[in-house]
Amino acid sequence: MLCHRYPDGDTLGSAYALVRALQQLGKRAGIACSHEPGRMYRFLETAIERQSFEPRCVVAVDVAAPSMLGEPVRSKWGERVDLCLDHHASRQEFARMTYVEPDVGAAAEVILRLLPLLGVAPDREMAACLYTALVTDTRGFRTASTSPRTLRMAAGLLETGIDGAGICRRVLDVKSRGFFRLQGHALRELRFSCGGRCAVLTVTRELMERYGVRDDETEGLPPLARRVEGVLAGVTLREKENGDFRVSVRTAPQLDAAAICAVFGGGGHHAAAGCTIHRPRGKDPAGQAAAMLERSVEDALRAIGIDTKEECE
Ligand SMILES: [Mn+2]
Repeated sequence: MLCHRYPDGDTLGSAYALVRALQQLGKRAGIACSHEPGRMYRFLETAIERQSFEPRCVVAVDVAAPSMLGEPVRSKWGERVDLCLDHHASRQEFARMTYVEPDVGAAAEVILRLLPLLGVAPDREMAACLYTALVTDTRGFRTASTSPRTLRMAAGLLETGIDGAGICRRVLDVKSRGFFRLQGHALRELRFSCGGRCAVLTVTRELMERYGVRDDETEGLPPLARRVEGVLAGVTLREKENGDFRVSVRTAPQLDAAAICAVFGGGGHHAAAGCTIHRPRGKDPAGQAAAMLERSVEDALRAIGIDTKEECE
């Protein structure tokens, strides 16, 4: 089971649940991911047994394009994916077979539809994995992708007796002290443009080192900028070790985040998408990357007839 790079709760929870289901059916199964799961997701590992084997079938979960596998997983498995289980609307076909439910709350919803077909009813461990996936991808059932079915599925998972509140605290709320300091710093320097409709939050390597924050801890940042009153596009820039910037875009319903990211070769969902800005040049690489995104957001706003010169209400 292949997870995407910088694994989040959805790709991990979905993959762990499916591996557990397969192991219960007497199959050998395991997980491959280019990055170590964040500390808050380590508890998922107890759901499965570590087995060593040469896989005959390769499945990617919550992966919209081979590049999302990251290295080394893309080089090793990217060209021999048999099945892709996903929920990204904007995606690149790369597997022999693909099953996608576009823009449903989480890839876990696809897994939850698949389990009965395998003859497996989710036990508590599987339910904890899938609940983690649902609450992380829907930010606690708050996204537009949260449907009545998402909530019904969540209800079914809670009925197995899992600690829903505990999972939410662990995967959504708790962060290190350093993270809160870093967030405070980044928020103070939040950059506004397009008449207040675009906000860019930047986290440089220097900032992460100063506050002792690891990459996996910054997963909760992308929704922040979009929460500011009047903001239609919230952009988060996170500098990688090699000087590239990981870009996350969150948009209001009238703007397509995937289209804004497609300009830079990325993609994702209508309301949430990502891309990479490769080592921007100049004295201020972060400022350069921010300006590039601001231009793309400005174009998107103009395309829907918004005058970006005028301050928003
Ligand atoms: Mn997902």
